Parts: sequence; structure tokens; C-alpha cells
Amino acid sequence: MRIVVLTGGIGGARFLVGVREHARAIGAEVTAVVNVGDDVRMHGLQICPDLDSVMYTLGGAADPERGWGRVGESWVVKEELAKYAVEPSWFGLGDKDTATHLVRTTMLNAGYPLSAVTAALCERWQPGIGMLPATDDRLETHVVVDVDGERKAIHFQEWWVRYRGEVPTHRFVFRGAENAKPAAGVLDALGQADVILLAPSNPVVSIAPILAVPAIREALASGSAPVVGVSPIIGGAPVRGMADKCLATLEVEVSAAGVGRMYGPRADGGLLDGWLVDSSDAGVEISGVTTRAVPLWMKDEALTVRMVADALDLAKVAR
Ligand code: GDP
Ligand code: FO1
Ligand code: CA
Repeated sequence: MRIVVLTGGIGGARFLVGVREHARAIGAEVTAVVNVGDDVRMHGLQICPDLDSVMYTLGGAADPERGWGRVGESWVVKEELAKYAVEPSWFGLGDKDTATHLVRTTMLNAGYPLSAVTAALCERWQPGIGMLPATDDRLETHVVVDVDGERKAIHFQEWWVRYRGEVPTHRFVFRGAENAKPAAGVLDALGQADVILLAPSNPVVSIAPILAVPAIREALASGSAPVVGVSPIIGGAPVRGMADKCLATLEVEVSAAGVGRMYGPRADGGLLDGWLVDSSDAGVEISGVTTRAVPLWMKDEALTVRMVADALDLAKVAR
């Protein structure tokens, strides 16, 4: 069996730990297609937060408390940059993490596509699954906001890290998406998939930028593999992160039903055949989508494996 997972950073990464474990048990092959909308160039370095969250988490090196970057990190580079008073001062690069960005940027500058660079980085981290960026092309999430009485588009990282999303926010724009092509390997993975899972990642800034690549959206819509999504919203709130702020901007209800309806039924131009919601959200109904309620808190690996097994089980009935 071949499983493809569309994913963002930490929520998706934790889900993938369960997918990898379950896949080992049933002899399945896993490919993650990872959001690149968060990617940003800072101090001349190309930073890919979601790819790194997935790579470090599956490599056993992620910081579980902070939710991004490396465990046991030190901050000498950040402190030294601050002494030079260089901007952006609001964005911190850990020392260990910086080595990753140096390797990545050197390879990108030498002409390697991001997919090849990611494969090279993964030789060290051995994530145990295939990891592909959604696209090798430049695709960045920008956010239209009002700051100092002026309406402008800022990078997603500035919106989140500098302003914590606490500025009047109008919309999200996936710059470059329209002309972006799926990265090498993505269409093959989707075409050969027996099931496609949408991780419980942020629907607005992690999953939507992947689907903004026209050929990826098309492959999901017209492919034979069932698509099952896992709700990142439990009891009307995101477990952590900014999904509530993002959904509010789109005027989508912050609920498992709201996100499920936003994704919509595949039979009707949407994405989903199946939608997994938390037990506490039992009773959610979305026309044209098979829903099921199971525990969705990824408190440990065993619970996450159960969730994954439930998602695969739902895929069978959701065709
Ligand atoms: P990011 O890119 O680092 O923000 O991470 P993702 O987009 O992959 O995941 C963020 C989402 O994960 C948030 O919207 C959370 O609600 C969701 N999330 C985190 N932990 C859990 C959990 O235990 N269960 C579920 N269902 N969702 C979770
Ligand atoms: N998040 C912060 O809140 N502050 C930071 O200084 C910061 C730096 C950073 C550097 C590399 C990286 O991969 C992620 C980083 N993040 C930081 C997390 C990131 O802003 C977001 O949480 C993700 O993009 C959301 O997926
Ligand atoms: Ca993200």
C-alpha cells in the first residue's frame, strides 16, 4: 500500500510519526508532500520551517516544547547578529538549525532543486518516509494586513513571528502558486497512491498553499485514491498555533465542521471523501463526505497510530 500525506509543520510532523509507525506494521510506503509557503530567505539563508519540522521530528531531533527547530539548541549566531543590529531582529536562527540552512542554501545556489536538497539533508536524518516539498518553484505565503495605517502584504513569517497575527488581517496570498509546478516526484507519488491523507495541519497556511499548486489540486480532484482529512480543530479550537486566527480571516467557523466544509466533498469540486473528527465533535455532518469521530489528540505515538489506522479504515468506506 502507498500512502501520501499532505502536511505542514509540527501538527503534520507529529501525525507522520504515527503514519510511519503504522506503515511499518502493515508494510506500507509513505510519502509526505510538505508545504513550502512558510519558506523565507533571512540573512541570505533559505529557511524551510515546515520541511525542517517534519525532518527534525521524524529524525528525533525536534524541540518538543518550542514546536520548531532543534532540541538542545544554542543561540550564539542570533546574539551576535543582534550585536550588529541587523534586521530582522524578530526572527531567531538557532546555531544547529543554521547549519541546515547553510547546507540547503549552498546546494540551492549551486543549482540543485529543493527536492534534491531535501533528499540530501534527509540522508543525515533518516526520516523513514519519502519527503517532498510541494514545489521546487518559489511559492511564499504573504498576508495582506494594516500596519501603521497602511495596507500592505507582508511575509507570513513577519505576520506570525513579528506580529503574532495580532494585526488587522485581510487575506492570505500564495505568491508564485499559479505558475508553480509540483516538485519532482510529487505527481508520481499522488498518481500511485492508494490513499491520500490530509494531516491535521493548519488548513489555511499549511494545506491550502500545497493545493494552490494547480497540478497538485487537479491530481487530488481527478485521481482514483480516496482523500481523507484529519481535523486540526478539536472542540472549536486549534490544539495549538494560529489556525483560529487564519480561519477567522477567511470567515470560516473555527470548528471541525467549518474546516470540513471548507475542504468540501470531492464529488462536488472539493477535496474530501472522508473527514475524521474528534470524539468530542461527534455528530458533525458534511454532505457528500463520510465523517467519523475518534480520539484525535496526538498525546503519544500509540494514540497517533490509532488515529492513522482510523483514517485508513475510513478511506475504504469513503471511496
Ligand atoms: P505548523 O506548520 O508548524 O503550524 O504545523 P501544522 O500546520 O502541521 O499543524 C498545526 C495544526 O496542528 C494546528 O492547527 C493544531 O490545531 C494541529 N494540532 C496540533 N496538535 C494536534 C493534535 O494533537 N490533534 C489534532 N487533531 N490536531 C493537532
Ligand atoms: N517561530 C517563532 O515564533 N520565532 C522565531 O524566531 C522563529 C524562527 C524560526 C526559524 C526557523 C524555523 O524553521 C522556524 C522558526 N520559527 C520561529 C517557527 C515558524 O515561524 C512557524 O512556527 C512556522 O513557520 C509555522 O509553521
Ligand atoms: Ca507551517
